[in-house]
Amino acid sequence: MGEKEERKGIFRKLKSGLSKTRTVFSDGIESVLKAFVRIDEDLFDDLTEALIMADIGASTAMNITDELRDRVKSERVTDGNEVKRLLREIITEKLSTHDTSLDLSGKPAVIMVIGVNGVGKTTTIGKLAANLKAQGKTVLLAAADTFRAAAVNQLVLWAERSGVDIIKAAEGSDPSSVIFDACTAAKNRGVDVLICDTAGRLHNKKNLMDELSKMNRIISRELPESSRETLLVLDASTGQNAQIQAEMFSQTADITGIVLTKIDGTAKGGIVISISESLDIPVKFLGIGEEKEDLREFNPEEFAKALFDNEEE
Ligand SMILES: Nc1nc2c(ncn2[C@@H]2O[C@H](COP(=O)(O)OP(=O)(O)OP(=O)(O)O)[C@@H](O)[C@H]2O)c(=O)[nH]1
Ligand SMILES: [Mg+2]
Repeated sequence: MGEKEERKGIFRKLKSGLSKTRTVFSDGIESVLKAFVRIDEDLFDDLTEALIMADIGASTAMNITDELRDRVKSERVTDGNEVKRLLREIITEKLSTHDTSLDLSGKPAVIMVIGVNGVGKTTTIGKLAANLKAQGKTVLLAAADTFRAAAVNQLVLWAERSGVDIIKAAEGSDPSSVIFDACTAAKNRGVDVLICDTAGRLHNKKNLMDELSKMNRIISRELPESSRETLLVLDASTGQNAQIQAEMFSQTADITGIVLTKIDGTAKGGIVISISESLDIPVKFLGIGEEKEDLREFNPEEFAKALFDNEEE
C-alpha cells in the first residue's frame, strides 16, 4: 500500500469513528443553513444552538459564532456554503493553536497516564506502546495501578500484545515502589520510553492526587534527564463530565496533553473542541476503538474534515 493510500485508509477509519458525532454536528449545522433566508442574528443564534447540541459547550460555541459573525461581515459573505466554509476554518484554527506532538526528547521519555476509573487508561497505554514500538522505540510499561489485581493482568496482556516489557508488583503493593523499580529498569536497560499506568480510583480524591505527586517526585529524582508527558485520559462519551474531570485534574497535575477515548460510538465528539479551547491543553490522541491500531495522533485539520465531510470518499 502506498503512503497516500494508507493515509486515505486511516482517514476513513477516523471518519467512520466520528460518524455519530458528524451526524449531530453536520446535520445540525446543515439544517440551520438550509433554512436560512438572510444572514442575521437569528442565524447566529441557531448556529450557536446547533454547536451546543453537538457538545461543544456554551462558551466555546459562543466564541466560535462571535468569530464567525466578524468574518462574515469582513468578508461580506452572503452564501450559506461560504458560512459553512468559514465555520470549518474557525474550528480548525481553534484546534490548531497547540502543539499536539508528544515530547519524547528525554532518555528515557516518561509518559504518565492518569484519569478516573474506566476511561481507557490501560487500553490507551497498550495502543501507545504498540504505536511507539512500530516507530522503532524500545518501550517499558510500569503497572503502577496496584489497586486491583485485574488492572495488572490487563496491562500484562497489553504488554504481550504490543511486544514490550513490563514492570509489575503484587496487588496492593505501593505504586511508588513500582515506579521506582521501573525507573531503575528503564535506566539499566536504556529504554527510550517508559509509560506508567496509574489507578483511577483510590480511597478519595486527595489520596489519588497525593499518590500522583509522589510518583512524579520519584521519577524526577531517579530519572533527572527524562522528559515528562502527563496524559489525562477522558472518555468522550461522558461529554460535559469529561470537561469537569479535566478541570479537576488540571488543578493538581501538570497535564501536558489529553487523550480522548471512545470517540467511536459516541455523538459527543464535539467535546474535543471545547476541552482544548477552555482548558488550554492540547488534545494529543483520539481513541477510536478497542484494538491495537485504534489510537490516532490528533490532527486538527483531519478532525475538522472528518467532522464536516458528509460525502463518501
Ligand atoms: N470503543 C472503545 N472502547 C474503548 C476505547 N478505549 C478504551 N475502551 C474500553 O473501555 C473499557 C475501559 O478501559 P480501560 O483501559 O480498562 O480503562 P482504565 O482507565 O484503565 O480503567 P481503570 O483501570 O479501571 O481505572 C475497556 O473495555 C476498553 O476496551 C476506545 O477508544 N473505544
Ligand atoms: Mg486501568
